[in-house]
Amino acid sequence: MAKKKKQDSSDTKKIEQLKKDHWEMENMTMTTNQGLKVNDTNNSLKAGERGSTLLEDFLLREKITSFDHERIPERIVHARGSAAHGYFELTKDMSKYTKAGIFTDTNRRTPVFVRFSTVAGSKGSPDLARDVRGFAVKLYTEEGTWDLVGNNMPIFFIQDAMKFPDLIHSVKPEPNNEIPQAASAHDTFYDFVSRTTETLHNHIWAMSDRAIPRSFRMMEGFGIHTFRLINDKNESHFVKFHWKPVLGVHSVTWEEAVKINGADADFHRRDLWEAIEAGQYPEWELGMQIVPDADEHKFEFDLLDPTKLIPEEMVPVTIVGKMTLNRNPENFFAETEQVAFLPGHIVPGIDFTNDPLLQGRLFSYRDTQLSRLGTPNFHQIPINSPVVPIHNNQRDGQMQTSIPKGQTAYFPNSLTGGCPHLAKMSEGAFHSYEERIDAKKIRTRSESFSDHFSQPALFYRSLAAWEQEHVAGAYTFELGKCTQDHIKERMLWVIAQIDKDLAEKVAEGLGMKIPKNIEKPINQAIGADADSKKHEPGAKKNYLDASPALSQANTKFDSIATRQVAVLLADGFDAKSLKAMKTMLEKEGAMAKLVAPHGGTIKDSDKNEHKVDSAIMTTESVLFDALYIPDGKASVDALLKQAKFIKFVNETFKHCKAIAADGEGERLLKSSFVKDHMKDKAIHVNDKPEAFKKSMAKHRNWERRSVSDSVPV
Ligand code: HDE
Repeated sequence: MAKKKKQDSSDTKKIEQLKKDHWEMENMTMTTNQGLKVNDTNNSLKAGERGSTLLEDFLLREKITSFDHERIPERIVHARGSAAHGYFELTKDMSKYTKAGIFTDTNRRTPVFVRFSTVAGSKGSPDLARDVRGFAVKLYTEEGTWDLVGNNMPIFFIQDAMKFPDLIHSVKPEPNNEIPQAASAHDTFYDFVSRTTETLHNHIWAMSDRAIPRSFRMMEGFGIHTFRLINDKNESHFVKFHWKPVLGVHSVTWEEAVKINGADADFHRRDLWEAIEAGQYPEWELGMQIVPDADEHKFEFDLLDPTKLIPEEMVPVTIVGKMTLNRNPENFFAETEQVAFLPGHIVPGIDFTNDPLLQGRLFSYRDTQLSRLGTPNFHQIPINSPVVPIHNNQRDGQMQTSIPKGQTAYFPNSLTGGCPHLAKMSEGAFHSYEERIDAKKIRTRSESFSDHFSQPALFYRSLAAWEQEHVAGAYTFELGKCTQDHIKERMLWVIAQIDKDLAEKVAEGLGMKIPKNIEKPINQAIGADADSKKHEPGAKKNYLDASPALSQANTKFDSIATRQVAVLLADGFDAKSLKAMKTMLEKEGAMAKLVAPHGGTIKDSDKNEHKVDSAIMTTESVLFDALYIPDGKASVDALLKQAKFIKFVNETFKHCKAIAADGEGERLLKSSFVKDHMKDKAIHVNDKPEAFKKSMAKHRNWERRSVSDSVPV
């Protein structure tokens, strides 16, 4: 690809376009939607001062009508989300595999809009639900918009789009009482999962720490399906897309998740917003796993089966570029709520495979947008419009916001000189990959999709001991919330097919036994009349002992950038010790947040005033990554007077986080549960800030987990 000067004209274009409708309020007079100047928006028009309101009041009617229609249907899944703008830059020319401009031009900066979401909860549900996270990326490329609509887990629950409504109906609140909100821990979900064993792989990921991320900025993203890359010789390679967070993959514990939901239901949303406002732009590397077409059948699983991943140890991930999110939306509704992702938004050089889930999605998303946004013209909403001009003969429909010109709206025509004319391949036209198909029309599923147990088992085997314990805890919690014994028993049998020890741990927690025989789950490959034996889930295989890339124990632990440290202090704290700690944290890009007995300001030992970030009554330890207590007798005396400071220390310890204290600060530790664990390697008393930094960078000291359960909070 010829080098051209680095530019980001499409980025500027997109911003300009988004601002086109931006309402500048400064120094402006209030008007109606017709531009009429308004001098009272507080009182309706009445028949006398104490009289009834008049129907004539067009100002009232306009204001109220607009309000009455403020909501559009929330997304049926992924309703709860938040988003940010940014850009993608290619670092490795991939023209050997694809002709897509975004993957061949290393001088381009492609604008993106990324929406992260949970799946099951409603729009107002809390951020820390145990759930899969959506990771939807809209790339405004110079060849048209490409949507990579993925999740934070590399596989999906089901293999065929036909099962999607069943899956979602089972996990959503139960239809009779609409309980529970944003939670999979209930009978209908496990009734479905235990009878649909193709769900098990995604399900065990959902039981792992991946389902309770510390931050959107610390999640991986996956395109899930196998796609195709097409080069300029029309050659095809299979590809899987991976987003790898620069900050590594980190999670919170389930107990923290539950508490965070109460303390700050917007925890992830706020975290993303604040990081961008602070200039700490979230970044992900984009990776590709590429498989030559000739190797399609070389694996022990089917590349078209979306419940299977390709272990990175079998096909490495090639890093090709980086995405940076550097701008928050200006208006949540206009951008985050109205953004419409469609897996069918594709560009030349990328194409679909016959993954039956992907094929179904190609229908579903356009259909959803029609009902949510109400018109086929949803691409005219600024956040959805491409950065390249649109020319076609689709003219009318609700909310046509431009004024199409000319006499013709059909093709072919002579009246407008045949325009818009068709694009040639040499002009960058999209051309579907000419895959050879010679098949019967048949309603079934390939036998090659029938292995339901091998990859969940591989995932579990690949986890560190503490991660496995979290999985066992999650299954026990979730099944413990189910009320029907026959569903729990069936699930125990199913888990035993993945791993006997895991099932035994869960059974113990439930006070139940793993049943020896159950009516076998059937592979969903067949209809009611077919021979069910033929399609029972296949036998478990072991083609790889472990895939270290699947464990969060092998993620990055080299930075404390963007981590939040609670500093517990009161009037009279030692100015020097806070300064030394703050200097280290700021240098590393972490943030010290002052938590004091009251809001407003506090005075240090030199009588200088400091702004308090949170009064102790308004915050909780679960909202922070680590804890520091500076020196200062008066300060520590004041902290000891409020039991919540002790609770704060205990909880930080319980959740295996790093703790540092200087001088008198040690007294607070010694008044807490920590007193018997002062030798713990992530407890730093009068230590160098550098040592504290190292413990923080490890995210948690999981060795401490053996005593965690005895902490009285
Ligand atoms: Fe979606 N999905 N999905 N999904 N999905 C939607 O589209 C659907 C699937 C994903 O932030 C809906 O605009 C079907 C896989 C994300 O706006 C809906 C099937 C993956 C988002 C829909 C799937 C996803 C959605 C609801 C099975 C990971 C949120 C609102 C064939 C690769 C995008 C909307 C955003 C949203 C249907 C399976 C990811 C109903 C039928 C697999 C990240 O159309």
